[in-house]
Amino acid sequence: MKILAATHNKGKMREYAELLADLPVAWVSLSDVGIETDVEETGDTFEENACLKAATYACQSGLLTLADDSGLEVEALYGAPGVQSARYAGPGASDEDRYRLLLANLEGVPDEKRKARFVCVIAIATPHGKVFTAEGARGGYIIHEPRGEHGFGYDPVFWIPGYRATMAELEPEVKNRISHRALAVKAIRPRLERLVRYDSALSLGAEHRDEAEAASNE
Ligand code: ITT
Repeated sequence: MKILAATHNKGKMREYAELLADLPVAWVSLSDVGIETDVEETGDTFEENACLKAATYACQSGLLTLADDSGLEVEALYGAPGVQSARYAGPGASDEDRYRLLLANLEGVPDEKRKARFVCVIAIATPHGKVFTAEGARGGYIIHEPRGEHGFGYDPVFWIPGYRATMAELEPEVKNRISHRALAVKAIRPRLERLVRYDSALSLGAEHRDEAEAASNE
């Protein structure tokens, strides 16, 4: 069975390949199925945008599709950059441009007021229009200077007190146990496993349709 991991973000793609490596499926990327276009993220919430991406790419590819909308919410900035995390520093900006802008916007804000959380909403869409979602979040603080080489995005400025490290200082196996994305995967995994069972039952032939329906609706 093929599942489309629908993201243009290489960091996310790498993490999903690791987080879901044990599932008996072939993961394909947007470029594998010849999709070069971006879905316009017009929603006001992570959930709306995740559903928009998953449903559009499932319809375009005809494959079961996983997408996420994720980002960083900073308390002192009233939740910004939030759903704008990827577009925070405008078009063409790099990860470093975005976290540098964040640090500039937090200049003078004392340590105890630099609370933040990473949020990830995963949406899984079937080509027939069903969409399932799950959310994960990880709290922390924004430090003053970047630290660490792992991960991507805002990881170098996101401090996790329990680990006394930034997300970018954690080894990938550790990030993949505790991150917002890891928690969202954990929450959606039972549904994903049922959808895989549904597809396997269907591929055995029409006489297995009842078994397949039962698996998908469990
Ligand atoms: P797709 O829409 O193609 O998946 P994107 O990068 O545009 O790629 P989003 O719209 O979900 O994805 O934006 C998420 C942004 O939030 C991303 O570009 C990062 O800057 C940040 N982000 C999300 N998850 C992160 C993580 O685990 N570590 C650091 N930054 C993260």
